[in-house]
Amino acid sequence: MLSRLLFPVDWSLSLLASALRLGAGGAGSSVSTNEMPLILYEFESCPFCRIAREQVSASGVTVNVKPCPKGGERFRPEVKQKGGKAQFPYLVDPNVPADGTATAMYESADIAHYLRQRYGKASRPLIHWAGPVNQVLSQFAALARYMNGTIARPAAKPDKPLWLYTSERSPGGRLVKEMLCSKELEYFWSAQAPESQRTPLLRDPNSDQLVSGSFAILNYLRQTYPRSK
Ligand SMILES: N[C@@H](CCC(=O)N[C@@H](CS)C(=O)NCC(=O)O)C(=O)O
Repeated sequence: MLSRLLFPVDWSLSLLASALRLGAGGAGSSVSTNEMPLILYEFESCPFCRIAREQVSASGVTVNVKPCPKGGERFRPEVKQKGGKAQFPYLVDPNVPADGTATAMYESADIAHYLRQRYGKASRPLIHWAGPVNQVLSQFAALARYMNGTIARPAAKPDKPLWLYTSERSPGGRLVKEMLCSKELEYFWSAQAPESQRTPLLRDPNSDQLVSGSFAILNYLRQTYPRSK
């Protein structure tokens, strides 16, 4: 009941976050990432991760998101092991280019640049031209969301990653990503839904459920993946 009353407030604050980003992270038309999806280690409130996610969304690239909120034990150790330090965002592209070296990188600006160069077609979100102002506004967007998606609140772990279809700029999609992040639930993320279905859309291959609309998805996640600690 309380969550139903608070939802419009929450959604409006998420709209404010999108406005602070000048609508960056709209859904670009899908591009092929060869055989394997890219892997993005990030957490929702991190201003640098937001910049990377905006470019992912605008580029139309599907990524496997491995949420790494503070205190998280599920994916944080992987980043340290692969890259040598716990810094976010961290992108891994398992599609090995012609020179034979797999690509992995820290630094939001490098990730955004790499996505534009390697996967083409993508436009650079307007706010990304604004240098330090870009980062400050990204931090303000996190504050508008009272830093949701910062701290791990581990949940029951599904066998298979979920699928989420939503753009980075979607206010409702942001609420869902915040919850997936704090629950450390891994998911494949695409800005474009199949067959132009309504977004945000969650597909859970573990229960064979398709849930659409942010309010319904949040309830589904609360019930299906309750807190484990
Ligand atoms: N210059 C880096 C800064 C990245 C950064 O400072 N990320 C913070 C989170 S906002 C971080 O990884 N902090 C360590 C931690 O969360 O454990 C970039 O643009 O990606």
